Amino acid sequence: MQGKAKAQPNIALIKYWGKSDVARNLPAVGSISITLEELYTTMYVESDAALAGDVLVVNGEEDASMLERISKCLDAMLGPGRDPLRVTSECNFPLAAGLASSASAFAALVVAADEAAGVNRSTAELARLAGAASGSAARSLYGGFVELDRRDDGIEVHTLLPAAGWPLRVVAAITELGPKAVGSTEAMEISRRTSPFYGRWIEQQPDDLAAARQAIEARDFRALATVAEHNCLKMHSVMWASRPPLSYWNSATLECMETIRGLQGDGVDVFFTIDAGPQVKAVCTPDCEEQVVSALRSTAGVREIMRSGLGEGARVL
Ligand code: 2P0
Repeated sequence: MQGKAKAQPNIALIKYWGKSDVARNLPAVGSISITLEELYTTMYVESDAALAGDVLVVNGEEDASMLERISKCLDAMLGPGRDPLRVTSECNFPLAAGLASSASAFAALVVAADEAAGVNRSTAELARLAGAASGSAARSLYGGFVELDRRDDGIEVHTLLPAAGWPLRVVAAITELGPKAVGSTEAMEISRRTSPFYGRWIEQQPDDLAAARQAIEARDFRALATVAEHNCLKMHSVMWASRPPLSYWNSATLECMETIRGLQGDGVDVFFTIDAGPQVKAVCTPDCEEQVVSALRSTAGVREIMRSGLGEGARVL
């Protein structure tokens, strides 16, 4: 039994932050994201009855850090009586640094495991399975501009606009390498329990989703920029006001935001978004990409630049 799949990370423009049901990992809000193209994770799943338990190998080295979540996801897909599996993952970008590596990992995992088991589940069903493991992973099953809707009984994910429909570019400024201080799962719960702004965040999300949906449909860059930056800063305000405070930024994160504000002042079509990490993702139109790359590259504290177009959803290799 074996299967191999590839998935790309996605960047949320309207963010998922907070859970309505921790046990089922159901998000408290809907979200809208873009699936990337050049950054990817491949997952190879192979059963091996001789193993004592599941084994995870990441970029050539055995790694137990995500093994428990991976085994739980495989149990849900293949049943608890299954043979142990060797899961081999390759990723071409830094792990656990706010570049959504768990999204591409779990999206690729569910597709690879489904292929290995020969079940042939629908994309909707695979998205639900990936989402139960990592909320943002559900979105990487789909390409282009993707919306995740929350329903009382689960989630529903669909493409709003395929990648070719509005070929924006993403320039990620890497300001720090290494894993984040507090994982998203724990941080979301701290926010829900303690942030005085959490209730307002949940309440206002439908308006931000509607504004983003409309901007994407009209390919209105400025309108998308306005709502995406607002939604990002609102999420970080929720985090900052939590107890203990959740602060993922460093001084270079702020420098990058200043750089982007400067570009916007010069009429460049670019906006920023920041997730649970210190990296800044600049979304821009293709004609502005070189200007954005060069400005971020010369910003104090930027260690590395990664760029990507928009790509397709997870698939069998
Ligand atoms: C997002 N993030 O929409 C938001 C914005 C981070 C900030 O989804 O707990 O790893 O595994 O469901 O999917 C990161 O959280 O969280 C995330 P879990 P996940 O992209």
